[in-house]
Amino acid sequence: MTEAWWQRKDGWKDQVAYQIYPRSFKDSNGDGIGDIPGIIEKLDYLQELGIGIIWLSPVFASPMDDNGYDISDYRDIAKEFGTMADMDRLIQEGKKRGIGIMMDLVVNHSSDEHDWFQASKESMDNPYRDYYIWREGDKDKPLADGRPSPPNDLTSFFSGSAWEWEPTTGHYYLHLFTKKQPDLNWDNPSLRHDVYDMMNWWMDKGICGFRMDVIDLIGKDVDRKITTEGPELHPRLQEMHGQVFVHRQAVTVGETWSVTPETATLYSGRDRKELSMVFQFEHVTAFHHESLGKWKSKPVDFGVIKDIFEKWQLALEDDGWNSLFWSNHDLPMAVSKYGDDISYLKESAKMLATMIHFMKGTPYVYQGEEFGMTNVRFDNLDDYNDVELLNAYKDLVPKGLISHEAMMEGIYADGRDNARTPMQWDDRTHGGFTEGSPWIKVNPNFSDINAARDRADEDSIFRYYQDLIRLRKKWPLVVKGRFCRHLREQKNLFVYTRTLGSQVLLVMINHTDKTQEINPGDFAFMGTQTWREEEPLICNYPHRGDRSKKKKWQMAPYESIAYLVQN
Ligand code: ISL
Ligand code: CA
Repeated sequence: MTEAWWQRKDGWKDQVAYQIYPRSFKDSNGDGIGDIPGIIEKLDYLQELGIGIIWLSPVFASPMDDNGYDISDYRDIAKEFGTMADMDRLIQEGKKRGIGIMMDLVVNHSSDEHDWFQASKESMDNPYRDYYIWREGDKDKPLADGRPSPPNDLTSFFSGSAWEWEPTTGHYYLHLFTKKQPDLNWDNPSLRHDVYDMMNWWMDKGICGFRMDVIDLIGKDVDRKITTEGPELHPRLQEMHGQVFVHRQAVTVGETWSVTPETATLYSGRDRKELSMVFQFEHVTAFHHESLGKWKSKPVDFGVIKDIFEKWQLALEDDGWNSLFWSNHDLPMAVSKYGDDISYLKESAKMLATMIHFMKGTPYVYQGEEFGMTNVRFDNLDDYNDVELLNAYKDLVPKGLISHEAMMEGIYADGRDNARTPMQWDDRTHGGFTEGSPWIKVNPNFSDINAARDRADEDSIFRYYQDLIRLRKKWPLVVKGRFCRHLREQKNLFVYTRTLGSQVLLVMINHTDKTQEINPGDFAFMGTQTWREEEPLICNYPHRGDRSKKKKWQMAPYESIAYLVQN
């Protein structure tokens, strides 16, 4: 077989990634749960889209307290997702189509059902004791029942204390997520060694790399209450690189909620020997409420988003690498959060794609985004499944910190299940996701919004994504060009260029639902450079060749257009 792109140095740089949340992608056997054979069925679809990387959310053995982000065996596949033979087949079938599988590495914590934890909690002198983070409670401040209180006031990202009392040895263990997700002790060299071993084992199977879950937490110093970007973080990432990646080609991306433009190059700088790139979330957290976070988000403001994008583009201009995304399995669907999923579904979905796909970095498409899947509104809390959302509700609403109604609005806007309703493949029952009954309800809009229906249209969103991906492969300036933002004073437009040698890519985006005007003078930044007005590289409205930079222009609602300027 010919060499895969991930066997070449920096082969990942012109690839586009696609995230699959396996539980919700395609069910092959009617049990209502998406699975690996289901993914294999859809590989041709993904190849047609043009993507080169599948970021596969966890498929490992797991009691599924957090849908697989709680792993009980890193070298086994969850029964509901299939077998290791299925996984090997996915890797091979992917490779045939030029698609590499990027596994989700969840090693800040494991499941409490992992053998390591089962042994660890057994006794103080068990060899696995130090695989987790145990502390004696505070005896000076006993709780009502006489137990010591937790060692400190660290809280879990999923509500409540981050410490759980374990009766066998009478100590507390740390869990920054649910109590079924005990944090692994990265201070322990044996744990680190076992993790690297497991990573090598997966790399040897032929995967292209890893997406690393909350990796900015592995350098933590709990006693000083430092969790993100702790003192040991970068030494550990370098150690991991040395133990796993140094003699291989791989693509790695860290999930780093705490990264800043200043620290991004520490992870992804070319000489750092850490990661290929990081996910930064500033365009997400910018709209979080001071105390209630995503449950009471502020309205999206593109003025803010554009400044953030520009800042990150410039910060990683010469070194480091950006990831470009709107959605993932923890976030709302792009078109609902940032576009208009009622009146301009197609136009705004394409606008959002244009905005990020032409910037410098690696674009990530979240499943369903490529045909405009939207957020969901279930009336009943029981129809939701996500542990974060349910815990937050139980924590905040009874305390009166937020009303039931406001919390439901928060869930509708930003709850994680928005991204986890099943893929809407066609207009059959359950959107063609399953022949059985799905583990979570399908979005009732599936007969209008589904892959088959979108693709039947000549101006489908799918085709537009295909074009964006094709253009990235065709024109090296999409990968390498220097980014520059223009027309900042036009608060309803996002205009930028990418420049490589004598080529310039001009990207013009109207991110509003109103027509915007561009005057000839606005193009002063292009100097004498001119372009063939009749031939935009791509546009989300029918042919717009009736324009010239010498005349006044109208940019239609959510219109996005790009030109290639060659001198
Ligand atoms: O979505 C979030 C922020 O609003 C957090 O809930 C999320 O937990 C955080 O982004 C970390 O995410 C990762 O680790 C979690 C897992 O639940 C998420 O699905 C995963 O992406 C714990 O493994
Ligand atoms: Ca299944």
